[in-house]
Amino acid sequence: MSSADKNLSVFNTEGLPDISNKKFAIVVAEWNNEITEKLFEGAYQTLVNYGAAEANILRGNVPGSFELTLGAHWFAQREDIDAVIALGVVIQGETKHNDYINHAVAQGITNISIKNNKPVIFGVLTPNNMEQAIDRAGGAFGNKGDEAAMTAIKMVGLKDQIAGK
Ligand code: RBF
Repeated sequence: MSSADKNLSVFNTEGLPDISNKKFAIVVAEWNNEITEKLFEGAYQTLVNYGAAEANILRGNVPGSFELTLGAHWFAQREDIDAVIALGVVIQGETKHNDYINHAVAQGITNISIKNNKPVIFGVLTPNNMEQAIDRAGGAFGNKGDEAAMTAIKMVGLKDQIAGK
């Protein structure tokens, strides 16, 4: 299924792990904050809906998506945090800057995920325009924040499964 027609809030929830004792951090870019707040609400609510305790969900803001990597790294370094979700919106076409930001954040998040040996989820929308962003932040195509949270839950479960826990 291409991302053009995928509903980001519809997922397979078979065999999800117990996350009642897992701790999550959500890093939110303030750039395009009318959209990133919706992504945050989706991610937060999805974690709670699938069993996370509200007290086990931390939040940190960064100015723009470029800073997501370092913000996420600081959370990922904490031993008590099981997974980090990075949320941002970089609108293509407004500036060439988007290519540099998207590439840097995707690469950065991959690196810190490996370095800290825990899931750090790329919840960054890269739409062509604001309408496409709205559609994926609780609109026609669901919410990227929901999808990012579900990805975090599944990766936390996989880590425990592989560790034999
Ligand atoms: N940050 C975003 O999260 N989304 C954007 O669409 C975005 N566009 C930017 C465009 C330009 C020309 C610049 C200079 C920055 C942009 N940023 C954006 C902010 C960037 O992630 C970072 O916060 C700043 O570059 C730090 O000064």
